Amino acid sequence: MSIPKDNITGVILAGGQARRMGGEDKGLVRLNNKPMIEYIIDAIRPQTGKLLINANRNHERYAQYGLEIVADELSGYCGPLAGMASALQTIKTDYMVTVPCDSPFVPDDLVERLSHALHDNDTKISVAHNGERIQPVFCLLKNTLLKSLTEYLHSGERKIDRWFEQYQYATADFSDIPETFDNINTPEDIEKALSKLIVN
Ligand SMILES: Nc1nc2c(ncn2[C@@H]2O[C@H](COP(=O)(O)OP(=O)(O)O)[C@@H](O)[C@H]2O)c(=O)[nH]1
Ligand SMILES: [Mg+2]
Repeated sequence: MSIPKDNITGVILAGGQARRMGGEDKGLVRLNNKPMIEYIIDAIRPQTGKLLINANRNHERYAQYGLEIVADELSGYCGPLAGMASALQTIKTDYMVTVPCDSPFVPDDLVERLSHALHDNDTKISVAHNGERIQPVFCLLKNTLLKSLTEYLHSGERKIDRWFEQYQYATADFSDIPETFDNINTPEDIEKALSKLIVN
């Protein structure tokens, strides 16, 4: 059993400062002449009922994708949990799945694996695992976690792993495709990803 996709909103986390990318908005940085966020949209759209973009800049440029755009409610670039909290506040579905904007190799069964893990373990959170460690920005969350997450952030906490640890969370195994988590943080990473895109 898994969760019906219509009950899951996909949230693309594009709200960071991208300091290692020279401050260029990473979702809009081009990889093989295509903005990085388009790789994520294309991969995740068939896996969820609805999609939204979490971004703190360039809303007019992100608007071209026709998706709802949500900014962090907490100012000051507090990290991905701030984006998750704002998204959780917005969604109409019982679940949301998050994916970062800088990981162009999203597999077509990402949501299915997370959804099975959550369902089989009867948890409110499932997190991707690459065989060595969790990859916390790839996660599936129940919407009832909003209150807890808001309180956590208001108490000054920012660390995503620590928030997960307050719960029993399930892990979804991606050790067979660890390249899922190859993400592009620097201009050099673009070159590496390009060579992978061309090889595949
Ligand atoms: N909403 C929001 N997202 C953030 C913030 N900082 C980072 N992110 C997102 O979190 C993800 C991971 O950030 P990144 O800087 O690539 O971290 P790393 O690859 O784990 O070192 C990216 O999708 C960022 O857009 C923030 O302050 N707010
Ligand atoms: Mg990254």
